[in-house]
Amino acid sequence: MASRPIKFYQVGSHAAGNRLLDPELRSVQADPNRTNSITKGHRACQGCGEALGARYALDAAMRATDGQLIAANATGCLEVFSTPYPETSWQMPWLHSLFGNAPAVATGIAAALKAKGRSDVRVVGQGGDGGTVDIGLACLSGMFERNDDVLYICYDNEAYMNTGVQRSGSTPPAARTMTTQAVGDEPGNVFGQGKNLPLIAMAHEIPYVATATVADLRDLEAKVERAMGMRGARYLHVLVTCPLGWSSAAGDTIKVARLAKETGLFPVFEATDGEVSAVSKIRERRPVEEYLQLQGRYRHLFQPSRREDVLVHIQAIADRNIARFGLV
Ligand SMILES: Cc1ncc(C[n+]2csc(CCOP(=O)(O)OP(=O)(O)O)c2C)c(N)n1
Ligand code: SF4
Ligand SMILES: [Mg+2]
Repeated sequence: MASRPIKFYQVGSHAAGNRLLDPELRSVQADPNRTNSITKGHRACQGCGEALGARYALDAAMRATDGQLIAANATGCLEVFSTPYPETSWQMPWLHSLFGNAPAVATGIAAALKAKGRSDVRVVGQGGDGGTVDIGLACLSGMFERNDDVLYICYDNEAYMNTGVQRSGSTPPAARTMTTQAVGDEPGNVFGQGKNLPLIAMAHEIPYVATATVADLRDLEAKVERAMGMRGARYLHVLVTCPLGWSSAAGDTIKVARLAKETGLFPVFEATDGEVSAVSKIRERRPVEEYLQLQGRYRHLFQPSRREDVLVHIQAIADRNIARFGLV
């Protein structure tokens, strides 16, 4: 195969993704066909899954709408790291809403566009798990109920990361956060609480609900494109690794997300009009322990002694997901 030595320029941010090479030799970052909706220079942590997920989701949505897209964004890491005043990483129309009203703001944009007869311009609402499953849930449920023409994307890093890792309704059992410390007989987050928002969204019988992880970016892109090909309320729930809040290595972001799926802890599926219509099968089933061990937020399950009882409990959750969604 013909090859050409690539020089990795270190001369400044415009060289990112080998922009100075011929277009066919550039890496995906500098592909001239990408909009780079969230461009370089933002302040996310190294290995941030939320930055990765949002970049691929928004670029796919821009592609699917021929660039005719407006985004509303709840307060949270994605907003904070991308728009430290007076800078912005957004190369598309983008609005910062309050923490709890991104779905309502997205609805308002869609209503304004409808009043103006602009059916060509589409709307995406987005927020973290705290903004979506907790404080924004009423606005989101209303958006679903009215079947507003919005794709809402939740970037789920399983806690309120932007304010220093507090528990949310999406924090999994036994996980350590600043508000669910690894102390006492039942360390970490309690079992049996929390909200499964993809299932709550499905209960509204909206046209499209899907889940995805940053381990499979092509799958994420395909789901965004599918969603943008539809009208009405659509919901996409993306599991995004957070090295800071999960105490995982920055270089393990993809591996951790992949294990969330391969263990069965995070089912990847699509649902149409309230019914599951497709699932991404587990390719190589893994025990939950492999996923948990990569993350410091579960360290108390292995040190100073193994908490077999808790591990069995978490494995049972994965097994139930596998049976429920037919993942193997
Ligand atoms: C009404 C209100 N309460 C609290 C806050 C403080 N606050 C800002 S972002 C945030 C956490 C965001 O968590 P999440 O939505 O999960 O997004 P992440 O930062 O994890 O991506 C909180 C509590 C706020 N901005 N507004
Ligand atoms: S705290 Fe987590 S979500 Fe926020 S920027 Fe860092 S890695 Fe990303
Ligand atoms: Mg969060």
